[in-house]
Amino acid sequence: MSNIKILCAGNPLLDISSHVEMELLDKYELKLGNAILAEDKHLPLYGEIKSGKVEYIPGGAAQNTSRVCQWMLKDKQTVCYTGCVGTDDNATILKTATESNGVVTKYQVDGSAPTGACAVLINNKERSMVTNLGAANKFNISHFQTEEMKAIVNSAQFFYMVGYFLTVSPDSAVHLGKHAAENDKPFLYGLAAPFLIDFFFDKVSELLPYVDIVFANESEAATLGRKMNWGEDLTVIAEKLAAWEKVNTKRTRTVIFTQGPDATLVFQDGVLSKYSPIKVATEDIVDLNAAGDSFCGGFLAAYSKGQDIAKSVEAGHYASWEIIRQNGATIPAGEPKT
Ligand code: 26A
Repeated sequence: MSNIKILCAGNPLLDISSHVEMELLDKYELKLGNAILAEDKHLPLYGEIKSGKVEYIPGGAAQNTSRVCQWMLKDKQTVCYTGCVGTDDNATILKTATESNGVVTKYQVDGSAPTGACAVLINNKERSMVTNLGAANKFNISHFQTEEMKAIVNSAQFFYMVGYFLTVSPDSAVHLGKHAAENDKPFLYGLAAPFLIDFFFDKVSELLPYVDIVFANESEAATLGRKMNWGEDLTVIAEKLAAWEKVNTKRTRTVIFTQGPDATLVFQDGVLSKYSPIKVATEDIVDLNAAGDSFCGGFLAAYSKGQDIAKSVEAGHYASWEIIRQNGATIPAGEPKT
């Protein structure tokens, strides 16, 4: 028997966070607001930033969401996070941090590669991320064939994943999507970085039919609109995405587009609603890294308690309001104020 209610899967990464000048981003042809996979030409970047002041912060988009979600929930050890780590110290750092928030970690472990790392390059509160997946890339579906993981999948009532995982183990993603659809359990999914939509669209479009609630920020939504020939208007893109192919016809698809400080758009059952985030004074913003992940964490926590979409969006706004006033995806000390 397992007490797990929410299962999140993704790439466990240690964020190497550094404040940098635009020249460094230009040198490596990196764009603010973007996230990419490291190519050979980016590898010297890691050494270059480590020679300056860096901070090591547990990251990985879905892991951030799982920690925020569990922080928002009174019942601890009900959120499980899985992904693949190595056997190094960084794996221990991730496990300790994630479990300190009450999350149950069930990592697959592969000692043949180092635990994944993400260079988070911050310039004026915006960031560019370059990920070296390392062991995260070794995740494979055999993990879900263990008795322990089968029990967790069966007991979970909600599933959460981010597009990033589709470059690693798309068959695991579809496996969970099928389980969710067959058992009428909600499957929540963050579209994530434009490169996935541009270059891994076959994987994205294979998973989307299983998705009940889609999250994206405005640039991810616009990338999808271009890819699908749905135009530029976010409202139209949301409407078309909501109506797109779906396996579990017992649930309609809800589409949620965040837009930084501007209103969050929600398209549900033919109706578009707008919800304003909590205002944050510029001087109170530490960095915007993980703003979207924490929105999803807050949303998932409220939604898993049976709250409606409006209340869940409100919880998402609260969570991102907390996290952008922290460094990276650092979980605030103390209980959430909701
Ligand atoms: C495969 N890629 C590129 C990634 C990521 C990622 N998480 C999973 N896979 N690239 C960046 N991140 C995480 O995004 C968080 C902020 O939203 C970073 O680790 C960071 O914590």
